[in-house]
Amino acid sequence: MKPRATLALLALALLGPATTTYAAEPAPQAVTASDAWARATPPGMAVAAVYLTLVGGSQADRLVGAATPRAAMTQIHVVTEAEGMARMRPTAGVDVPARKPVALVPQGTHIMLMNLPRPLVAGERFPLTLQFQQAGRIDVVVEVRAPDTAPPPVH
Ligand SMILES: [Cu+2]
Repeated sequence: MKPRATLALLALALLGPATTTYAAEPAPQAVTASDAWARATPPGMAVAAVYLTLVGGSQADRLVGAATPRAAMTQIHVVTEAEGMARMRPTAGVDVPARKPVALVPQGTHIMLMNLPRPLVAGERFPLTLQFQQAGRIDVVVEVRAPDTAPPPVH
């Protein structure tokens, strides 16, 4: 439990249920990022995609980049369909509306890791720093999962 929540509960316990003076203007909340994961990569494959869930804070924000020591280069990619083919292309950013979730999922928007010096191994965890227009840098840990039956990303 977060210290602030604990304090709030303590305050409620001390003041009792009759109090109405507790409610205060909530502090501005930044965007959050969670559940970051990537598929393990086969040997020789130098790209991987990271998926995660963003939830907007009290104001709209925009994911504008990412960096990790695990890859030489990253891009934010969107998937578009043309002539029946799904294709990825770089995008400048991903809008995160206030208090709304934005899921980066397979076959959708993702963070592309490029020039991997070595494959991602299932069970591995590595840090990823997300760059937001308003919130600045937010660090997440990416969990590498076993590859499933879905095809690898096509470039
Ligand atoms: Cu991609």
